[in-house]
Amino acid sequence: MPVAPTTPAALQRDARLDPIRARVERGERLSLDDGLTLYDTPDVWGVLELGDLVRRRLHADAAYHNINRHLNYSNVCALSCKFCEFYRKEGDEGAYTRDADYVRAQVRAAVEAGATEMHVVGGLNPSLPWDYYPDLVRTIRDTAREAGSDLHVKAFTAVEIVHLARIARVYRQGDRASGIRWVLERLKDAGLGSLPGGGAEVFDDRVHDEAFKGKIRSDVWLEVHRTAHELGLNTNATILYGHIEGRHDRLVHMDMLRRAQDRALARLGYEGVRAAPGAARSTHPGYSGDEGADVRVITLTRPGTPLPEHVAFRPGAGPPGPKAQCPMPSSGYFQTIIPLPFFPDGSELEHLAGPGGLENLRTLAIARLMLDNFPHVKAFWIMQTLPMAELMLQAGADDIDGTVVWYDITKVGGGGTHQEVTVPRLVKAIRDAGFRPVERDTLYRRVIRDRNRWRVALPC
Ligand code: V47
Repeated sequence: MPVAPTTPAALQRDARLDPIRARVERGERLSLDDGLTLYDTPDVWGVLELGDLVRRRLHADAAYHNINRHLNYSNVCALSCKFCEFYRKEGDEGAYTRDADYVRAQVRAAVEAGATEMHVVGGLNPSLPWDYYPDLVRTIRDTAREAGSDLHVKAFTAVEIVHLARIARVYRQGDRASGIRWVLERLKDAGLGSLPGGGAEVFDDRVHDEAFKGKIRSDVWLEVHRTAHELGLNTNATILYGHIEGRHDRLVHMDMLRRAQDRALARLGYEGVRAAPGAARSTHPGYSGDEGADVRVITLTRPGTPLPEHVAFRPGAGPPGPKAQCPMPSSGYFQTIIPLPFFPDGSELEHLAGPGGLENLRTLAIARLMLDNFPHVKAFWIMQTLPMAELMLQAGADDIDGTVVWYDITKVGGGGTHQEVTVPRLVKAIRDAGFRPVERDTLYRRVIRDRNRWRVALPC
């Protein structure tokens, strides 16, 4: 539980933050015990300040946004996750599955508005055949090209990828990896550009079995993302918090993600340092992330370390070098962590309160601090509101996502599915928070725009 302040916030200085600050300044990895201190301290503003220190080191005064569209191809889902208000069963009122004509109309509208990205996710619809999915990706890419533009397709959470492997009959318990690879290769051939971060929820088996049983567990979620990285696809990650999990569960989730990113960045040539014994140490029983002396820790927060999108990598060559290849292709790592606060409305867990504003800011800052090898932290304004996103930009976030337009997963405050914000409002929110707005594409390359015509600036 949060510790209630007994003096004004500015006077809540906590000496326990001093050694953590020193480690953050040196760009060293924080332990799980550090994470627990960051959650436990009454000096919440001190925690936010540390989050801001890291985001400024990585991105200076830049804050990113994009012009995007969300497309939910079907809300019919075989699962019934307790936190979810999105899913319907076949035949339910409001159940839908989009056909190619609907998709084409959405793509034309997106191109007309100058969008650079289509974010595509849906339920695990038991009636759709495998072919529907590569066809969907191809339809989006082809229609955008016919309309004279390019549209990055960021599509399908890890849970959907496993569902596709099952319906394509390539998923075998003894050899999950080859089925996952089979699906991703075909989707990539159809034009898939990256994977969104959804479906991770919280990597804890107890929470999994209680709140989203039937969904894939953490090992499979991570396997899908690893395979995507190996195929050169970038991906994102989420953490859904503030329901039945505890703060320690969140920290374990973050630790598992940063370890997966260590491996992805090592494949790209980052060297890192040997893990200090007990790097994942926690006074809380039940988790030891230690994997032996050979593990290398790769942080991007060490002063002078280049961001993955700002360097080009010679295939197979050692450390990141300058301007080896430009433009850099999407090359297989986690780009962004998106902390998602649980919204109870309309879900089976409606009796829960959901996290408060300070808890949201604190969790965001802690995600920035713990996930030292994730280049970006996103404040997803739809779930947080734009005013809250401004605060999040000052607490560690460097990205507020995009114009969105239609979003069906959560309808915050009883609102509908039309959830749109204009570019001038995104830009104003970023400026009001004291940052410099930068329009990016999905791979965090700067977008140069003339109304709805755009191209990307090379990052090198
Ligand atoms: O996976 C579902 C979450 C996620 C609720 O990759 C809920 O750029 C809160 O992943 N309260 C989907 N959260 C959203 C998502 C996402 C969003 C924006 C950008 C990106 C990206 C990814 O929404 C689901 C689930 O974890 N969710 N129900 C709820 N009641």
